[in-house]
Amino acid sequence: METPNIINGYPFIIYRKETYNDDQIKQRSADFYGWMNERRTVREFSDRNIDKSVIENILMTASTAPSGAHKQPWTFCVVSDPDIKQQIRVAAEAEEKESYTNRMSEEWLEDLAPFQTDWQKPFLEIAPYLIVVFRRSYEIDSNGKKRQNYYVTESCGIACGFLLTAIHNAGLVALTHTPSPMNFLSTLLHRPENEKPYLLIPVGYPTDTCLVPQLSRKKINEISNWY
Ligand code: IYR
Repeated sequence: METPNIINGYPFIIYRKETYNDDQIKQRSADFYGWMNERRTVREFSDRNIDKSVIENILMTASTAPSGAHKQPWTFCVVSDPDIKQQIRVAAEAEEKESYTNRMSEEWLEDLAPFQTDWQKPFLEIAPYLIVVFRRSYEIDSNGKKRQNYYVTESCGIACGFLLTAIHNAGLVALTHTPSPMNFLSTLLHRPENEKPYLLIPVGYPTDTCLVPQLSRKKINEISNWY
């Protein structure tokens, strides 16, 4: 490791970032947008397995996300055990059945119609991995004292964005699944009090016959205002 500069007692290192010329910047930004624009949320997973090291790399990429005071306030629980996947499916479907039948408004159901979703979640057993993201509201230090985390929702949201990008980069697909409420995940995965479920992300390969809704994305003038 390089010798740091010490500022007020804290170590800093020089940051050298690879730079590109104007043409390269244009090309790279356009290429990356084009490639990201190919990412789709998928609900039809194949049961084809993925090497554990791939999931580890994806999680380490997610964990490079910026976070409040660099607390990295996330825990990724990786589930491949068929029994636990089945328990998660059963619990999620029970909540989803109640939601689709009694909790979701007419407007909500109408907005979801183009996606043809329902309470049944077979992908929770079929996808080789379920990544359950937990947000860590606080930490317990070595003296048993509570230590605050900051901007936990924002930090976890950014980490999940990085996670989805890493999954796409690996040629895999994911579903950002939010069974609601999802407290059952804390129980099933025996999570401590300082962790709350944030997102459930099945990861895998799409089936050969996988369909996704035909969507268009908002245009630049619909998503931005320039001053
Ligand atoms: N959580 C439910 C419902 C659902 C809600 C939204 I907003 C979606 O974009 C998709 C689904 C489910 O997973 O089916």
